[in-house]
Amino acid sequence: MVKMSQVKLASLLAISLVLCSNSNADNIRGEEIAILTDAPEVPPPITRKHATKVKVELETKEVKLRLADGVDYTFWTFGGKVPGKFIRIREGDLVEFTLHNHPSSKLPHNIDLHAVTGQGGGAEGSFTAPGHSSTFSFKALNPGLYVYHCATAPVGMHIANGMYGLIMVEPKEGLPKVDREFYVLQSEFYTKGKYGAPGLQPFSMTKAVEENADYVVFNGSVGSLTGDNAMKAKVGETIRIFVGNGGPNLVSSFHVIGEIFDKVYVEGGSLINKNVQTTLVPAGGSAIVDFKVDTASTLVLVDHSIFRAFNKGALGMLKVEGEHNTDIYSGKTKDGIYLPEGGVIQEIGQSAPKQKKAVTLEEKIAGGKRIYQTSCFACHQSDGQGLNGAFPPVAKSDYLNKDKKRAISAVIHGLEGPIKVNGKDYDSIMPAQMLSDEDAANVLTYIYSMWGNSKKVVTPAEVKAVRASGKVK
Ligand code: HEC
Ligand SMILES: [Cu+2]
Repeated sequence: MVKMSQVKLASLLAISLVLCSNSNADNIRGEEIAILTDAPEVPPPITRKHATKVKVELETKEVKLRLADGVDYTFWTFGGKVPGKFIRIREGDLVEFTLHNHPSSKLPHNIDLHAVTGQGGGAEGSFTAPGHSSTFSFKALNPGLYVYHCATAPVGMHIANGMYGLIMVEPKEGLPKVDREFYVLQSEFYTKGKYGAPGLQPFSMTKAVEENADYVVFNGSVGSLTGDNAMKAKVGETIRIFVGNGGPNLVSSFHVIGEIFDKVYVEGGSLINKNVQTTLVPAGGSAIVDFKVDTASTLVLVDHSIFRAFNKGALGMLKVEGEHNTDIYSGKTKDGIYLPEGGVIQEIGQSAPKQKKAVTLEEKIAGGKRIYQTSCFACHQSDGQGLNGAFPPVAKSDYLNKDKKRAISAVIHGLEGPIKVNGKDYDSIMPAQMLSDEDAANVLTYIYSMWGNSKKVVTPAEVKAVRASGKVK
């Protein structure tokens, strides 16, 4: 009997020795503290070739922050901001996770990481009362980009108030290198007042249950990625966006206007799709999109459920600076009046053929009206009244009436970023209008003459001067 079991023990030892040496890469070696970042920053790629013990410390905190201009919200956060901190680890790592709940919190919180295999994704092991800390650990078995969120009852309310973020478990071999990486997470907010209603807005449980979102945003607020907050890149660079959707309810049709995803890691997993226009990001799901930027432009990130982009805030920008590669995109080369009966298309910079030159102010205004009806009316509307939240009014517009040069610049160079018109905020894009100096002068003279505006007259020489001087804001 004794002999038998000794033999068994010896052979078991031998087997386990072999196993150990074979799976060396899976052995936990060393220890490190995870680098955590706020959106749109991403921690650096992992260059380690072995698994390690990673310590992650995250703090839940309830904070009042901006949701939109003039609108505040009491967010419940992982790390003080929405979305929560980005966590980056490697497949095979052993993660020691500590959740601190700030003493000022009114509620207990916990964390369910979709990267965790185990009870509640860590929810049970991390349930933490205000002013307490909890620690649990997990082994990162599967590579991929995962959402994490609070799962304390009522779960929907904790998520709706901003408790979500992303954790990237890099595959053992790592991800292909790119020039720039960004963190963008979509989510929606349900407020007592409707979109734009000012002041501190409380959460509306009724609207959340009805899935009737007032705000659909990237990175926690309207305008978090537009104007001065836009992400930046240079022509020729490769870009990666780690896209998440915190929900709590809506599915995102994630799209970048003016770009095609060269690669999509579908649903944040290992399957790679190529040449994709719009990728679906489920609530509580993700996608990784890679693309190269080939020409200078402002790329616009949207949820292609498009009213969310233009009316609820789901709009971001990536400014690509550098050369305009006209082989790839020419810009508008021709523009003219369309005359079905044998009309001619006019080149930019030329005046319309057959039309005799406008001399009197009345003729100039009449010419300007024709241009308004073809080039401006679609956005600024027939009576110049604009469209609430999307296109500012040019009727009785203080922005227009105050500064002629600025108005000329908007027309010929385009306008983007936050502006205030008659006390209301707009943060959108007006594309540059391809008009000759004379046509630009006439259309502005027309709108100045209409709808209670200041009756200023704009001359082609003034347009020419602004064309030469560049953007005026
Ligand atoms: C595709 C939609 C679109 C078209 C077409 C367009 N605009 Fe605009 N325009 C906008 C947007 C959007 C803004 C605000 C941009 C921002 O938020 O920074 C704007 C702003 C302006 C402003 C300054 C703000 C104000 O309301 O006074 C003027 C003036 C203006 N546009 C005039 C024109 C004229 C004239 C034309 C036609 C020649 C024109 N726009 C065509 C969308 C458009
Ligand atoms: Cu919570």
